[in-house]
Amino acid sequence: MEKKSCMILALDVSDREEALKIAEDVSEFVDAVKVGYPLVLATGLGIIRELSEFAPIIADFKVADIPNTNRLICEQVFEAGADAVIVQGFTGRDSLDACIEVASEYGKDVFVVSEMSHPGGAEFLQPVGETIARMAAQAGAFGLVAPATRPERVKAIREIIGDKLTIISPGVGAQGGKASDVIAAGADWVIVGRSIYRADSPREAAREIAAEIEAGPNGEN
Ligand code: NUP
Repeated sequence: MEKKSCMILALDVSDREEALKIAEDVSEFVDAVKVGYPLVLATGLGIIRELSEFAPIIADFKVADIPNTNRLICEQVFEAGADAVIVQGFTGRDSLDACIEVASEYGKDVFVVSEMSHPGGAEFLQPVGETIARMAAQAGAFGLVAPATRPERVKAIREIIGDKLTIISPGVGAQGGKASDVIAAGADWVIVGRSIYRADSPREAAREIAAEIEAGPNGEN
């Protein structure tokens, strides 16, 4: 995944044509497209290969099962053409290892959720977020998912993992986070969904957020 705009589109629409149109329209301003349950359940796994024409695809299935089931899920995800998969870390090292093993067989990447961006993410996950981040680094994950709604947490996690892992960060716009703040805190990419796909012009919305990232937190860059 090449770092240009530092932005990933979360494409949580449920219509195939709309998904393809938005992906094409914004492809100039995003480095990857994240697809998850809403789009895949509505249109089928084949949407991954269709979208991969426009950008690398991150499959956000938050895989959270026993090692064998995780392996079977990841095989399907990579066979479908995804470039990376998002998995949960709270299921433990053996479950994560299974995902990383499959990813390396396919030459693909694993992102591990260390802490979620919504208010409830502070209830159970946040207290173990740093432990999960350390485990992900030791296991050889490619990156972490950390909350754009709490840039101070992104900073803390970046300090723990150093430059070893990439950080992708959801929670910009609709959930209250500001893209340039999160990049300044140490995220490599922000993930943006509703602020783009619900805009009158997704292309203009993506262009504006990309410009805001480029300008930096105080508009100084
Ligand atoms: O902690 C997380 N928070 C989060 O919002 C982990 C995620 N994977 N996400 C996903 O990021 C969420 O499921 C959605 O696809 C996207 C954020 O979308 P939006 O709030 O920008 O619309």
